[in-house]
Amino acid sequence: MKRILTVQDISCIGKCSLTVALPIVSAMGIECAILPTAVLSTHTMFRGYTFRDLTDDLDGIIDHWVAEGLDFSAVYTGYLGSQRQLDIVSRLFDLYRGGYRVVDPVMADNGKLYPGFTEAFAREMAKLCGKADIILPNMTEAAFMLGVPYPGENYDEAYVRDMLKKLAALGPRIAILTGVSLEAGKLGAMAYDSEKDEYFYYCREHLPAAFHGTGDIFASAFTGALVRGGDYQEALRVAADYTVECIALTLGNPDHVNYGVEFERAIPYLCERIQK
Ligand code: PXL
Repeated sequence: MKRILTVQDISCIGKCSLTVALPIVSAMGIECAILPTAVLSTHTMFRGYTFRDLTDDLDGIIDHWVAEGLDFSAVYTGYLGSQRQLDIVSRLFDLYRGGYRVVDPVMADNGKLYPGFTEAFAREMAKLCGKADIILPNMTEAAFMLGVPYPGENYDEAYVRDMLKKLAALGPRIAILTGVSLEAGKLGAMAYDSEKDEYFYYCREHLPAAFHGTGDIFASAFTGALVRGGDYQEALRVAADYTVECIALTLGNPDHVNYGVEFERAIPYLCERIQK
């Protein structure tokens, strides 16, 4: 069985980071190993959350895996909170060169950094992206990493292509910008493969809602589909289709919670989708 290692926090309640990566990767028939970077009572959009930093434990955990000779088909990182954690992931990428290295540089959305993140951290995250094979920033994260103004909704396809080339110049083979809308009512992701000098765009209907954790759901399904043997284009389509299904099912339930999507009810859809 293939094994993905994902490095991110545990938000005990929040439907994000490890509480979505574990069930999604597992549902795709892949073992999901975890390196939990911190434990929070909730994600940081709640008020008054508790936070336990696990950075001091991480090197020892990795050393044990190295001693055991364990390997991974992909190392996929999400929310990381400090320079030390970036350095530890950088070490992991050096240790595990055989699989995909996927970085979702989780730190911002809608033009703003999440609580606790700084522009200096974004520049450091950009360096980690340079060591990845594939990166998955949204527009805001890309703007912070490149040190350019957030364009809001004022961009066109030429702007997105230019941004993707600049992201690829950081070092990853493939850069994928999420949350890209090139026509009214549609939302999708555009990828640039720097080896083939090839762009790829996939979009779906733009549902009238924004939920927390959907980026983590997208990245988990993307990495799962990639490791299952799909190319990055098919992985992107699977991830977008599953994310749309999650949001649609959530909007269909008037009693849904406001802090995340009902990705659980869309797992049967995901299992069927990856058989196609
Ligand atoms: O969904 C990304 C994410 C992951 N982990 C924590 C977060 C967030 C987004 O805010 O707060 C702790």
